[in-house]
Amino acid sequence: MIEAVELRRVSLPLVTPFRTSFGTETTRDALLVHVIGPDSEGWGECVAMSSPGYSAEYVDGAQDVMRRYLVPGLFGAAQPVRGHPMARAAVEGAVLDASLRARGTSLAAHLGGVREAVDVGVSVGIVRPVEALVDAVSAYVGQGYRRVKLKIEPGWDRVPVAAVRARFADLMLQVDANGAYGRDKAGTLDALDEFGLALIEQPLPEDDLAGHAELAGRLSTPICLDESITSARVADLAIALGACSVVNIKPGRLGGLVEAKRVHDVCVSRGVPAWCGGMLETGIGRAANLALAALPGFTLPADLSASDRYFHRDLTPPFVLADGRLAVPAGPGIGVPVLEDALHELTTSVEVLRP
Ligand code: SMG
Ligand code: MG
Repeated sequence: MIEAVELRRVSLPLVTPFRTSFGTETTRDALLVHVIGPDSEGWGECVAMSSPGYSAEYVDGAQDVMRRYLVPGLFGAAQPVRGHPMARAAVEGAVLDASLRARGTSLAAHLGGVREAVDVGVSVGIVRPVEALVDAVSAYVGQGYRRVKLKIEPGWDRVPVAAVRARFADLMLQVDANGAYGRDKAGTLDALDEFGLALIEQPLPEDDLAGHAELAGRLSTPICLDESITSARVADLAIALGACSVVNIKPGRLGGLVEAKRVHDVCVSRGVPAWCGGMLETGIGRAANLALAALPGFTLPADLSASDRYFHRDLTPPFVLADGRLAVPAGPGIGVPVLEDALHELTTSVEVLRP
């Protein structure tokens, strides 16, 4: 039984602005779902951004669909909801956390995790000039991250990749375009083949599976899909079409941990490597992602970095890098406490919904 659901907005300043092909983030304005029951509570984090740049969802819209449809659904007035995967994922995550905390089971154990720590990388935004980018990468490499991902866009691809590769010959390096290349611009991606990249992530728009298949046939660098992979069915289709040979798995993009695990299972059965993506989560979302990334099919380093890569102050005890890995929380549910002081200081609004 659920007594109340809190929709809590928090605002965490980023330690450094994060620029992608679709915009610049300077603070992480996140929406938390807090499910409160008689003898347990649970937390979920909605990964929608402030504006609909990464995908169609945005945080105010996510809160609206939760308030009108998803939370009333928990209270017994269920209606079908199409789309809104990030909103659904946060609600599903909070309910699951509450029930696992009540049973004393960790999320990692519940999902079938097999490792206690996860190899992690760092995603580096567009930083100009190129010398400043190389310095930023150098600092992260010094901290021990196991691979580096560079954000690219048309006009910012060959030169930054060449500069980072020239400085770090053996670094596991990959790039992410967030769908910024039209088919007319995709020719410039051929120039990246000489840099030994681990993968090129989402070069073309989300719905262009055929274009990705064509590109994958032409390049020797593996193509990885992020935004395009909206369900396990689409993952299976994309792999069958040859549109990707690596998959980025994000629970928020997929509507929750259940579908994320299904995508993982598709990847394992098709022999395709997968890795856990990130959406600049607070410690709450990071904890859940680490539990997911403990599954055996997550064979490549995750976009899950230490708390200090994002925030001066996190909502949970900070996740700390140890030998290029983050520990998978082992406590009940997402396995980490939410720090009351930090939560109160960083909260900007609370909406309480009751049955
Ligand atoms: O959480 O470290 C992180 C960010 C990882 O680059 C990252 N995420 O397309 O994969 C992606 C982006 C989406 C968020 S950009 C604001
Ligand atoms: Mg991506």
